[in-house]
Amino acid sequence: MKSLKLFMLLPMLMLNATPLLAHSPGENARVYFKNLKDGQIIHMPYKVEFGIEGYGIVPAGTKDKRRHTAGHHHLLVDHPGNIDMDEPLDHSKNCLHFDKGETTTILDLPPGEHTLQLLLGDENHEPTDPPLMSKKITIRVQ
Ligand SMILES: [Cu+2]
Repeated sequence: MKSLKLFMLLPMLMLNATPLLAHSPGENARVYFKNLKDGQIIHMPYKVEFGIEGYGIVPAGTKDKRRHTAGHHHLLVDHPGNIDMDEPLDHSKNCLHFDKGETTTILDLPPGEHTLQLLLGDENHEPTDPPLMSKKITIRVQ
């Protein structure tokens, strides 16, 4: 009888359990551009600031426990969008890594329209699960 009760209880316990998994930002976590918005017209060079809430920033390669609740920024610039969320992000002119935990960078893009998006990566440069990604914005450089 006792084991039967436990058997019935287990699925309920599992449904109620919403553990914070390693490398899993909570619902309220987000990354965003602090000083850029969609459609903004800017002049180069421009110092852009990366914001993060509900999750932390640590350098790439961090081995200690902080890696479960923090990552580092990546800036996607005119990225074609073919990102495999299960693989490390590439290093390219379309995907800039901020391995030291930087939260600002100086943009120097040619005139015209550009898309920008932030994507947080873990110690191995893989997106978290779920991915912590900003809105993709389009800016116009004059
Ligand atoms: Cu990276």
